[in-house]
Amino acid sequence: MATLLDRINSPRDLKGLSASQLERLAEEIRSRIVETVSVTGGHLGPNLGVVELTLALHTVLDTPRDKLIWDVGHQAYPHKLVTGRRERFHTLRQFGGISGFPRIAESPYDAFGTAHAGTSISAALGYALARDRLGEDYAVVAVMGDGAFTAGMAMEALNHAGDLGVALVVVLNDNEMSIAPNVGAFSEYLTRLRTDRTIHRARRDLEAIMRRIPAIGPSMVKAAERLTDTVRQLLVPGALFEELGFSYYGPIDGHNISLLQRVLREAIARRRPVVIHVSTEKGRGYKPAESDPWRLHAMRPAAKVGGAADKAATAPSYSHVFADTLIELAKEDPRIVAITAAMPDGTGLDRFQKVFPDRMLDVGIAEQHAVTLAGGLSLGGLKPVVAIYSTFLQRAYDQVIHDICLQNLDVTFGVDRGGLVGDDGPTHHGVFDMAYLRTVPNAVLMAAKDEAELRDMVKTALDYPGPAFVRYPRGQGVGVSLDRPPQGLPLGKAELVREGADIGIIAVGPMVYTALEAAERLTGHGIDAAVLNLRFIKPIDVEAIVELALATRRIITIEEGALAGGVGSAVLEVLADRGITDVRVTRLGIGDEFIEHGSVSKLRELCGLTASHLVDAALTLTGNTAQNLALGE
Ligand SMILES: Cc1ncc(C[n+]2csc(CCOP(=O)(O)OP(=O)(O)O)c2C)c(N)n1
Repeated sequence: MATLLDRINSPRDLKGLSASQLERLAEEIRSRIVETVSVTGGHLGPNLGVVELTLALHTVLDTPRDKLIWDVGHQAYPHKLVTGRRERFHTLRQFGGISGFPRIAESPYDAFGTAHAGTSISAALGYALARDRLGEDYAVVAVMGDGAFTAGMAMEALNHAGDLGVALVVVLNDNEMSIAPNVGAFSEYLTRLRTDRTIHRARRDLEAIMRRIPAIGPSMVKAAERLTDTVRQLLVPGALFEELGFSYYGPIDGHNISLLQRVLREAIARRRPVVIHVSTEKGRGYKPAESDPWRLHAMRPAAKVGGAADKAATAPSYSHVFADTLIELAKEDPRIVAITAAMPDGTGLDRFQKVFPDRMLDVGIAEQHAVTLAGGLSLGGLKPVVAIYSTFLQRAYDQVIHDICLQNLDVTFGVDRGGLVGDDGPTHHGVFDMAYLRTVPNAVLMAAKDEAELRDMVKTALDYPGPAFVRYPRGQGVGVSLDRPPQGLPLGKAELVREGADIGIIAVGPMVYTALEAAERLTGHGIDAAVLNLRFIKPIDVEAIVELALATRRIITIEEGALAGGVGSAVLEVLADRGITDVRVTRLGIGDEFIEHGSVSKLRELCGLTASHLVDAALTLTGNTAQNLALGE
């Protein structure tokens, strides 16, 4: 049977639908999302929660002329389904398919590319100011979750927008959840707005009175505005927003399409900054996601769940090894405290929280604050450990430099998901960290080749009395034994994992195993390759690099990170600084481009980060390509 959804090729097709048809369409969209995400993986709960909101927005707005900006953008699947991407929806997050986030390059309906939280109001304000300056006329709407609202950027943008008074609508999508339950005083404020019966009753009564006496209504509102703060709280819910220069509407039922349409129309007509506070249910309409919105915030691709990889993967994830090691060490040292920026489960720190509930701080989506907070904790006598994904640590680069490293503070960083992360794509790959951390004085930077080495590095970082960063990849470890207690590693010393006289491969992180595999294959070509596990990107082991270079005269570096300023660059610097000019160096890594979404193995292939690529590079470097390639490795 043809569905309504099959007839929606652009938001224009929504305009003629009746209220009941829109409701039916909402259910069809939900089914399509559940069906697709169960196969492709991706965000589930956030999308199921905004179906009605999306339909209301696209029926009221004239997109793409009007600008609609989704914060984080992990909830933009319904938007994608009604903006011409229905037929490609099954390619979601697949290599070559549509992205899991809005992207300008993907559709004119995606007004701004997003994925890192908290950017939407700033981008929307930019659009609104440009519109006014250029004398154009379109509406601008940012949709931001209550979790994303905890990001400092959101406050910076509200502060600016409220002051300027431009026409701009912010829809605050309040489902009481970040990925985990939302945290912080602001979240509690929203809860009070949603639930305080006194406020609602007082407002209803006041509105009723005012409606009955329209002639003096406006002057009563004026008078109300002059009342003291306490009374004002009663009469004007959302006073916080009002004080910042926004008109506040809400909280309203975010699943009631006609109500949403009405309020949106009115808000846009106000031609000033407006916050519409909508209350939605994360995971709405899909029982498992409704009852466990935390776990079903996102799903893994079906092919991976219970598949061969899962069965073989008895190895724990790097995040879990990190957290478990921290727990072990924290039992011995009561000064250790852990910090997450809204990612307790992603970083594994939920495990730490279970054991040490009062030694764990979830600061919300506030990476900058997390880092500087750690600085204060350290000076106050504790040993803070901040676990942040590599891509989100980018947010806190200034805090890393200015607050931590400049003052040489004793803070340990778990830099999770270093390297290619796969389906989330270019916004999430952790490929810049080695380049951006390598330049910072006082920083010690390590990358773990496997989960056992990660344990040793966590211990090394905690023992080190200054800023120490431990980088590790997303996903499962390689399955090595974790039986022995973690032990400190000699600072700045690399590990020669394979001897060889013909060529030296310098590898970092999990690329060490790729290098070992390549070295094994190279023996079939009569090439004896040494493999050096760099371990420390900073301080770098100058002696080990020089020794290997002089012994082999041919070096290949391999890193799952940006080549510009990365580990290969560091090796070249070492050689140049030592005046060594007669060593040939090939660098494998990520070039001057953003890497798309797709499986990690596919992307490694694409970036030339496989054992086969290493073998090819080695054959080229040793000058026996054609013949050896024909032998087939
Ligand atoms: C800067 C940054 N830190 C962390 C994340 C990871 N993250 C993705 S979605 C999310 C929760 C967002 O919550 P909310 O905005 O309320 O949206 P919901 O999922 O509840 O709809 C987090 C923490 C991110 N995207 N960006």
